[in-house]
Amino acid sequence: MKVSASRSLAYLGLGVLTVLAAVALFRWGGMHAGVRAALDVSQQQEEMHGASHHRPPTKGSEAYQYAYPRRRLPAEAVYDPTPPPPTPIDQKVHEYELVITEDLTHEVAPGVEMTAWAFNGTVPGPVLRGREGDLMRIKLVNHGKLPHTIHFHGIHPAEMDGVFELVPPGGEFTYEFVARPYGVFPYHCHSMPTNQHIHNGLYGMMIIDPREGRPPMRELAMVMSAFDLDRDGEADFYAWNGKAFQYADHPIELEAGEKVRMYVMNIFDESMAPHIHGNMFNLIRSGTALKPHELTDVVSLGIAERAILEFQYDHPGPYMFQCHFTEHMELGLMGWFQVRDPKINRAARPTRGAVAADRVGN
Ligand SMILES: [Cu+2]
Repeated sequence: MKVSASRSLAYLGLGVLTVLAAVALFRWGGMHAGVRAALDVSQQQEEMHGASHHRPPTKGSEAYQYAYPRRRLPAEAVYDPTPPPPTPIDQKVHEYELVITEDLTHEVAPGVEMTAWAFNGTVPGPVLRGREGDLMRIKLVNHGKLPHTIHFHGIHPAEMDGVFELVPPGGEFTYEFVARPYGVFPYHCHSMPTNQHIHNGLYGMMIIDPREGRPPMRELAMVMSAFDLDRDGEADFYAWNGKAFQYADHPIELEAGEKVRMYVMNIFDESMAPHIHGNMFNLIRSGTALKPHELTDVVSLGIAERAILEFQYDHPGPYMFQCHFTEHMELGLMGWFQVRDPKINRAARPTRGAVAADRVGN
């Protein structure tokens, strides 16, 4: 009996050691060469850009510890986080044209390019906006070599669901539906294999405003996604609005006291946990209510889930906004709000088309 017990213990120990070794090997193997190169915090990086340019945009922290890609994304390549404004209340029809291409060179992280499939040449596609009860008319033009569709979330007839009517290469299809309910919705291609069509870049956000609208605020539209460049089933980069670290390189400028409404959506196959630093937000789940469900500073969004976060900063300074899953954050799903003191920065407010002013280190 005694012998048998100690033998069992020995086997158990051996088993644990084997598992630990396997985990170590797996982690080592999981660090892809391309990604490792892109994220290589080398002497070369310091020489190329100096030590300062990825630090927060104030004198607050001179020793912020993040490892960033070696090349900086140019300002003109940054996805503008400002959605189109609410549509006029008497505009009864909202028309859009979305052109699909399959040959977009997309800089998914500074210095790392991929060939993306895109709606109107950006990943994510443009933010579509309408108003509850109005007609949405969205024309899909397929300039690719494969059949595609658009599947919208929300309530609509089966024939407008983007599942049956594959649009062939060179073809067109116009989706029409009455926008309801109000809220935040994903749209994405639903051709098979859908995983490939979505993760190559065919997705975007649709905002349907309540009939009477929401109180005017500074607005941001933020899509959370990820990119598996080597197709090994494991994401290599995570991003706000399609490009890892873009709002770290180019912070989003806010003013202290300014009310902000951030539309957030997760389109990737993993949970995401959008989190803002130094603050709390009013959470409206799915955007389908007028009053907040909760005051919090983090929310979990499963695949295709979305929310409205409303907040304002009381104190000027740099504040990180990130996915709270640390791996996602470290692989690109983070950025900075640069909160200005309105008394000394009246002219600094960014407009649509001009994202955020540059900052330290140039
Ligand atoms: Cu497609």
